[in-house]
Amino acid sequence: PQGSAQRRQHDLLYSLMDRYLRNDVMSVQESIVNHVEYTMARNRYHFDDFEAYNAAAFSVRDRLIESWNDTQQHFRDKSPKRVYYLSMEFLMGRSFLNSLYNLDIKPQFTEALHQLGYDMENLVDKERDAALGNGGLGRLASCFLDSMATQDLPAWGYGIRYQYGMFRQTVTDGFQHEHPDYWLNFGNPWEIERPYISYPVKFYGGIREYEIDGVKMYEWLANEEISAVAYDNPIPGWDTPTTINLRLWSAKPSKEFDLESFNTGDYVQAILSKQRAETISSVLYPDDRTYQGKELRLKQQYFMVSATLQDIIRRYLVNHQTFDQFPDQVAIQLNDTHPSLGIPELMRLFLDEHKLGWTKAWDITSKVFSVTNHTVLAETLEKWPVDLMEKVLPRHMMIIYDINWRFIQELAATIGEDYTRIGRMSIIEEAPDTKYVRMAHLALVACHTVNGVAEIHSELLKSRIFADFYNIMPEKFQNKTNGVTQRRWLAFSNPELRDLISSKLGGDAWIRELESLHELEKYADNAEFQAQWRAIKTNNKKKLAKYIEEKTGTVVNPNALFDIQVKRIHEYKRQLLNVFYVIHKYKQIKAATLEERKDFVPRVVLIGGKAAPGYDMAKRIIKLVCSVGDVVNNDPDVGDLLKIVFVPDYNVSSAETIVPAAELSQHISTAGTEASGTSNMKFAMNGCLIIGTMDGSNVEIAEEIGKENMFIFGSSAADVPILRAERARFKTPQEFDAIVESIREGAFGWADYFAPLCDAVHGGADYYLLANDFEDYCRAQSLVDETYKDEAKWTKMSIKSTARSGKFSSDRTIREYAKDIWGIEPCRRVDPGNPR
Ligand code: IMP
Ligand code: B1N
Repeated sequence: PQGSAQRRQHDLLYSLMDRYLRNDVMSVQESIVNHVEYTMARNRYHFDDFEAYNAAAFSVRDRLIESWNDTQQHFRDKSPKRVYYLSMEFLMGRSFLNSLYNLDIKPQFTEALHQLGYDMENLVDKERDAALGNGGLGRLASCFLDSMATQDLPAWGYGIRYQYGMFRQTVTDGFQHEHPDYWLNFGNPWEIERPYISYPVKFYGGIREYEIDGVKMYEWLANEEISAVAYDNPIPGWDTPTTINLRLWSAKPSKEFDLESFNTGDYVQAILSKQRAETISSVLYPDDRTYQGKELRLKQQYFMVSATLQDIIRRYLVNHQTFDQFPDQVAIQLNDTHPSLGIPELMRLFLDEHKLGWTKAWDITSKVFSVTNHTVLAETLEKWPVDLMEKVLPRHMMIIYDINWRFIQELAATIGEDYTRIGRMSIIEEAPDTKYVRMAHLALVACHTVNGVAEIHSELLKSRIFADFYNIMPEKFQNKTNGVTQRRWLAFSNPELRDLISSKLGGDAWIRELESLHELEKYADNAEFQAQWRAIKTNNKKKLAKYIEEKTGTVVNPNALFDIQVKRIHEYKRQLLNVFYVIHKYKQIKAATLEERKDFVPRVVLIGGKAAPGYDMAKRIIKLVCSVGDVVNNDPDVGDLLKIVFVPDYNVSSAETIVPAAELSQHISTAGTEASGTSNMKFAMNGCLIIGTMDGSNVEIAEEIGKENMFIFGSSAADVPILRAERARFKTPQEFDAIVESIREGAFGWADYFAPLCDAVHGGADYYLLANDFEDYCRAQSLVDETYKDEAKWTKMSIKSTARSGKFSSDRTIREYAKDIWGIEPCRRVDPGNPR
């Protein structure tokens, strides 16, 4: 029994520990002003917008940390099975507004700042995007974190804290320029540095063989060592006390100083060579399809998985003595094959460090990993030269050979000695000059599950690129159709639409259960509701028009149809087809009489996206968009009837302005080339109609929304291989030829520069079948105009798009992963301070 003094002491301490930061306006103001003075050491009476943003961000961070600490403690207490989402990319965008909304403290912060003399809208724009990703794959990882947190899943994200994220794009005279994105320049309040959480990561060197009780053992004697230091990024869920963690690794010189070089006298040189370690996490590779086999990229991949697996094993061993429970405690999802070196690394840690035998190590490893594939083209699958792998990761190369040897034995036992088939399936590709490690095959052999990202894609994996594997291990194949978070992409970026929806659905529960948007359908024909719906779109269009003018100087008419194609520039995504239609339309306007011109539906065509710095054709496409704009936008015959604008530096935060304002969006890849696509889902949620091909997730969007509420055109994925084989004999449409000719002849200047674009789609080339789909595309586009003239009809289709987009919430996707692949369940904490 405790003495009463002791008990008082205990009660006092406990009540201190149990006290949360308060969120009334006064407390928030106090906290902001304190951060101005004590965190940033600025004058508490005079600070500018950026400083106000920063102080407010620090104040939000304090609140995130409370929730994050409690969540992590709760997970430690309950010790549920956890999922680890490993990705080389997380395209997070901004965090300020998202955190304010998710912590449900936006009104207080807005008011606190307002009373101090600052406008929330201005401050929001002071935040730099965290752009640690290329596009869809990286943004998907970020949407997944949001959905995992919101659904209280015991989940962690792991990745790299690149110092330079995706480059900033400027366009001068139509040419793309890349600028380094030094996003950490002014500090990052959304991360917590953990200098004491660090792990050694090694490279190069050789292998020592030795024996214990007659059993052969191996030890990797590496000759380069660096440290991976943890930076934690709290990820709050919506309407829940759960805040999960995204742990990003940064490379630092290792603590193990190489005494030799220090003692030989070249002290300065020794320090400098240590500093080189930091280059590993310095820059994100800005290509989203081509593998250049660069040594640094291989080192980045290994750096990330090595630090991550050491962290996972440390956490596991806190309350386990053996590895027997490992598969019941750990699920690891590989976001494409980029982190697939995790497989031989886990094997190495089990075999060499923890002395498990091969059978046991393999048994555990193969129960832990699952992989997502994001590509359709076999040529884009990752493969690393064996020579390079042997040099950088000699022990891993040995283990990969061992995995392959055992796999091939088993294969031969099942299918017999069919060496062509075995050769096709082998993890090692025996090319004439070099050998390669096929990372996808390694993943297929070791993972318990592989999934595609849309139904059509998952079917193509089974029938085309992984058909051999599907034959032998069909049970491993699954589909998990992508999704996006409706928090960021609808509720927060389109607040007026959110309020309208909430007013009809009796509250905001739909922000957690997106399928309930279905209830909106009963208002699709309601004239009053339609008018409200249109007014919101018009407001959003005005904001976008202002944004376009600021960024490009081009003035666009907010009453025109806003037609948008924003995504990475790729030949397969066919931005060129879009431009061809603009040229076609331009010619029509020019040929029309003044009277006939009154019949045209005014359009603003917006194109945006980055070209990989080495992707020559993509850069030429950007130039063509700009050159067509120079002609069309300045032609007095055209006026407001048609504008084509290239918006520079498309990224997550500009998407948050663009998506809510779109009326038509283009997703027009050649069928069978886009694994999924996810921006189509964001546009549909925001009541934007889609013009698109039956490719990727468009197919499922059409199933949900109905083809009659979209503008579908083009060849099917089944026909594409046939059409492609016959394209040399295809009679290209006359109008298509005329457009290509006009570009060749310099109607938009730069004839020589555009010649390769023309060659690529003409004269029997045309790999992406622009000519084949051109006429049907024009038909669909005319239907767009006809429909747009009927305001009520268009609005009805728009409302239906939103109402039927519930399936495309990443909450649904994550629920499926959790149930069908990871075997994990929600682990929600009851928040004593705020029992929501
Ligand atoms: P974990 O899941 O056990 O790593 O717990 C999450 C939190 O515990 C971390 O983010 C840290 O605050 C703390 N933590 C994690 N790893 C370490 C460590 O290696 N040393 C000390 N604290 C740690
Ligand atoms: O992943 C997205 C899909 O919606 C897109 O259709 C798909 O193109 C995209 C190498 C990639 N596939 N492959 C990549 C990214 C970075 C890199 O270094 C490949 N990105 C996709 C989400 O499923």
